[in-house]
Amino acid sequence: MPEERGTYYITTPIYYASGKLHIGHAYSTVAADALARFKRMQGLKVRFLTGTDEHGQKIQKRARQAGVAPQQFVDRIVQDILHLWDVLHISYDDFIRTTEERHVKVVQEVVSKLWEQGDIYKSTYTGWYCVECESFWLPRQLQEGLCPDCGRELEKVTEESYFFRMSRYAEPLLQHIRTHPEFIQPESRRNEVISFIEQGLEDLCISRTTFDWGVPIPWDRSHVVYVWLDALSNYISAIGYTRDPDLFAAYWPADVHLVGKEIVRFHAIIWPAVLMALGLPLPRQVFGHGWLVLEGGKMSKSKGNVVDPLVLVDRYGVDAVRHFLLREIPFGSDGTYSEEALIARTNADLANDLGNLVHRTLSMVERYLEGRIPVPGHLHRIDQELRETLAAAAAQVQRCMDELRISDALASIWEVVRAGNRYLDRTAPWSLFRHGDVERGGTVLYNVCELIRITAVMLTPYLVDTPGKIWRRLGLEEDPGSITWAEVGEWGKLPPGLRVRSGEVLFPRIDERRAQSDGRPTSGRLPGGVGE
Ligand code: ME8
Repeated sequence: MPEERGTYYITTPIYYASGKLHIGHAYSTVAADALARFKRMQGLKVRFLTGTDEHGQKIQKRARQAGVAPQQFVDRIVQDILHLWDVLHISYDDFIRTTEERHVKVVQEVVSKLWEQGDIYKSTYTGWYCVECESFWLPRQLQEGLCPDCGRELEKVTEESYFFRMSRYAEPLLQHIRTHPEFIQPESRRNEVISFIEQGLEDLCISRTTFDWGVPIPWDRSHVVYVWLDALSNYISAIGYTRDPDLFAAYWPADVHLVGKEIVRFHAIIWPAVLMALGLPLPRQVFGHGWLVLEGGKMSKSKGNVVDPLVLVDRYGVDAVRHFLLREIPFGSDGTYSEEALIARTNADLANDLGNLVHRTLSMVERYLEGRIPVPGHLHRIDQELRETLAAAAAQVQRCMDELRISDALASIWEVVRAGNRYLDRTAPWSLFRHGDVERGGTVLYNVCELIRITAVMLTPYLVDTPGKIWRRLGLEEDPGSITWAEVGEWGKLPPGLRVRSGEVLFPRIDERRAQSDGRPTSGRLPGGVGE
């Protein structure tokens, strides 16, 4: 497995280049980013892949509506997506576009290999197609004649098509799922997939002829490859399948494909069946996270109620948005997004707990110690307890991140922040200084400063601006992101004598009424996107 080789390969879904992305897409990508950053901190050689899914009937249709060629259409949307990932500080190592030659070639090689070995045959497809989900459905799967996934009207399709013999792989796949409990997570998703396969797997239609915006089937160019087979292949085309054996060997099989719950089926059935047919090992895990929903229900472009992450970052800052996304919703469950919840979370965690801890501590260092980090004296029991709380929390963070419980990992870091505030309340250094006990007062402040330094390091996978800001206020010049996870356990590295700067408050409290009065909606039809 890559992780045992010191590498870690993590992917997000490749998003449709069909319109602007919303907060739901940002949610998946920020979560993957936090995991990637955490694994890098642990010393693994991480490859974090994201990208765009640019072919298919839906995109061809949108491009036509916009009156531009499909390539021109997707090129424009990809620029917006890249900008969004910049704004959110997404640390991807590679960005794959399915219209790139390196990808198209691999898709053609994949289908050719399957064709040559008899895993693909030609027949006629008659059934239903959902253009929005780019999914084929059998009559028995429809819900009141509509798409069982998105509830939209379906197209009746009768086409000559190529089929992948997926039914061949049903048994080996079930066997793999049963013997590898970690393969599909969380558990509820795993059970859904098992019962789906148990109902019987049909062969999969893998080519279309009624439009041409796709990868041509090499031996029969009137067909284009089904967009999901095209898209799923990104996970291997991006690491040089058939082109760069060293790169491929270093990162395949992937450690985790992080996806939304609605596309687990594609990743946990179609993709592994194709990989089995190619003779490739299966990814270690497909993790299906929950949805971010609005109080009124599902976010959707057609309802015009999608939330624009760019407006939120502009209004509240990148770390408030990242923190909210990562902390508010247990990863794996659905969660409700509201701007009030974002404000409440920012005020409680960032302004009150963290911001206060940093501000009150550094203000005291300035007031009582001439702004210099003091030399600590010997430790009291209460100081030992503080260190133990920190060590226990760090161990818990690691456990949570190993299980992709990102929100719980942040909760553990906040245990430390709150422990720091409680420690200050109980030791009352202001009173020690007033009574002339400079040595004990200095030790207490040293301990809190050291706690803050380490907390900032622990926060680097999740928050991108704040840890560096905190370090600079402590007088440290390096980048806290360069510190390894092992060093989190090393207490006492904060050098005495540094000059601190309490500065402006880190996170001013947000006044809920003022926040929403600047007139710009955070939700609605996103400008620039093509409406449905
Ligand atoms: O499905 N809450 O692309 P897509 C949480 N191109 N996550 C959400 C979300 C929400 N409300 N809305 C979207 C596709 N997402 C295919 C993928 S992969 C080989 C091809 C996230 O643009 C979530 O990760 O529709 C979901 O799976 C993904 O965006 C769907 O993005």
